[in-house]
Amino acid sequence: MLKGLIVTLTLGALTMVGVFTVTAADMKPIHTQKTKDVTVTLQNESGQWKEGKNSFVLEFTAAQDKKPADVGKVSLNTSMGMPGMAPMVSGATLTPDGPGRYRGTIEFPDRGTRQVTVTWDGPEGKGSTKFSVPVR
Ligand SMILES: [Cu+2]
Repeated sequence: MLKGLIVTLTLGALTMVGVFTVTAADMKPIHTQKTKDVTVTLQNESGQWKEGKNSFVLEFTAAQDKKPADVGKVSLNTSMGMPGMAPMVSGATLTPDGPGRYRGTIEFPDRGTRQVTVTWDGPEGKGSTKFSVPVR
């Protein structure tokens, strides 16, 4: 009984360490976009978007001093043109997660290159940028 409890606690502690390691270090860039005022970095654990549900982190740093930029309200939308069809669009759900940092989820019904539009509007500026990202 006691032995079982100790094993459970140890596993719990290991799981927590795992979670912290992933959030802090194991992010790979999917795309980095430099604009006049800010650099936008889209990243996740694999460095790729895939078909289905994806989670990611979007970071904004000031172009001048590379410090986190307070860009306020942010949106990320994607579109894929398909022959003979209306463009397939999907938008991300974004949650603020510290200065200049947002956690996001997005779902893609198929593979193919997405045109991504990121917009921001906050104390450190207002703007938007477009780039493409493959969904593999
Ligand atoms: Cu499509």
